[in-house]
Amino acid sequence: MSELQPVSSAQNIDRKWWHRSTVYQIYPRSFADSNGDGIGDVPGIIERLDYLQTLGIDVIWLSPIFASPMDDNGYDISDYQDIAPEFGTLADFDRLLAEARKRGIGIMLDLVVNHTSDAHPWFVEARKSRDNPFHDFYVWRDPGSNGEPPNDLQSSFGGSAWEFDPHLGLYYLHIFSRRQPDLNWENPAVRAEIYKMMNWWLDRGIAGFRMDVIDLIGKQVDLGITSDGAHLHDYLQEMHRETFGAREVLTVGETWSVNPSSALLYSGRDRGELSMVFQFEHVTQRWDPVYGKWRSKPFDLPALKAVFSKWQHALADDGWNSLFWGNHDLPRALSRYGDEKGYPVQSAKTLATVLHLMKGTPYIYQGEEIGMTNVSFQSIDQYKDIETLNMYRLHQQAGLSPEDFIRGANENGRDNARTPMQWSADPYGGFTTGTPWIEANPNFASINAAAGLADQSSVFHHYRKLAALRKQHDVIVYGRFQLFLDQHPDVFVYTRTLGGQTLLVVASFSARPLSLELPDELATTGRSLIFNYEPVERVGSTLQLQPYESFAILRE
Ligand code: ISL
Ligand code: CA
Repeated sequence: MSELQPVSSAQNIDRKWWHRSTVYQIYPRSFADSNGDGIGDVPGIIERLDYLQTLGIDVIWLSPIFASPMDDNGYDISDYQDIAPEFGTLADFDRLLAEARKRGIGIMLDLVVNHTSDAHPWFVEARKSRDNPFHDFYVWRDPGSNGEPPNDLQSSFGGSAWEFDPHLGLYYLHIFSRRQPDLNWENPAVRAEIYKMMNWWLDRGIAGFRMDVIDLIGKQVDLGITSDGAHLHDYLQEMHRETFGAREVLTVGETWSVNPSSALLYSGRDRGELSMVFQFEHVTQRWDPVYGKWRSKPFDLPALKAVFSKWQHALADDGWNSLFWGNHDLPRALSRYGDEKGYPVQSAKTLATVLHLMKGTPYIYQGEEIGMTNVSFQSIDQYKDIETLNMYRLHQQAGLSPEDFIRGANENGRDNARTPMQWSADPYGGFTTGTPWIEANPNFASINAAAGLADQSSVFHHYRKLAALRKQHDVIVYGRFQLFLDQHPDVFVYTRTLGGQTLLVVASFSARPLSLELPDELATTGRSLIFNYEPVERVGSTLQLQPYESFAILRE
């Protein structure tokens, strides 16, 4: 985490350390296995901290490492204050914190408090009897008159969101798997327990929290409302007051339902809620209205630019954007938005450039920085993700062929992001000396971190430069965003301006060379900050761009 330096041209900006930071997400199960059991672990992460320091990131967002039956790979927590044995121990975690801090890196934990595991002692108690003190920690409802679920709320993993408990004769709510019962946030005792737990981690010295599906905690089930419930923002303000409010930490909410005006409620500077939220509009704009991500729409650059531009303007003066292409739930950025076959290196760099030079805090998902790609699994047995496996069963019942389902899953399924991190050309990409819990992508022989580190012109070094530039140039952090050529089908062009500085970003998303007519006002000379072909230092009104060429030049 870097020190903040006052800059005369932007003195009135309310600066936060995380404005200048680059965050790196680790999915621990798939990152680095230190003991050969095929599962990534905390000691494995510690061994790779030097790599992350070289990359130049400031914060690690660690997907859940807590005690868990692993029904949803740790997003089903049975003890918030202990580490899953396959990931390590609390002592390992404290060592991770200390070793990361030595390298200037903070650790942000994944706060999964919309639900727990059904193995959490609260739920074990809650289902013992209706008058158990923990019963009201969860959301219970009577069956309908014919024994059916209370309403037709659906689980995000398929099927009803209600599970019948025969012992109590009641249904409980689970918006995710039946092993992830939803907590009852209307109960003040639940909130108090969660705040206590959060403070326990904050006192240990963590850098913040990523908050899992936090837009759901205000749910009003009897009205069929899950996201954006009436008390959502009251709960977040209370959480802020009771936990991290007085500390300089990074908090980011996962909010699939957010829109530009609610983003200001979450992240407005005087709201006392979160630092920023993840919005997913660039992701969902390619989902089918009926079949969602299992049937996706083709890439549409003008539509993508419109979404980014809208969010850049919405949070230009208040609130803060988070910038990401991928995470552990999403397909690989290069496969989704770039050209993994024709121009893997050039297009991966272009994706990085256009994302990291917008206003907001950029997030790198593990492996993105070396150009990792989607899987090409052939059989359903190769998948491990509960969502994919559940959806396969449901789609089979609905008559979809296995081949069609697998095509959709290879394009958009969550396991694309969960294959082992590719460290080297060694077996399984050097992820493990044993057998990995999920198959490695066979392209590890050429796409791996060792190769990236060794080659100064690699995708890895491009990401490293972007993280470094963010530290050097206020215009990248705070400059005003302006999109140009919004309807152009193949190029993404924008400027950032701050004080007397203008940063011009030009990126081709075409696999063919193209000639580009730029508006006269963009004709400029300047210092080339980053590029993926030869540096450009002068821009006239006509530009020749190579396939997936991109650059940024700074005029001072
Ligand atoms: O991935 C999804 C859509 O592509 C959703 O199915 C996903 O569950 C949703 O994004 C919420 O995600 C978060 O909460 C889930 C967990 O499975 C995800 O890994 C997590 O990121 C439940 O805790
Ligand atoms: Ca291990």
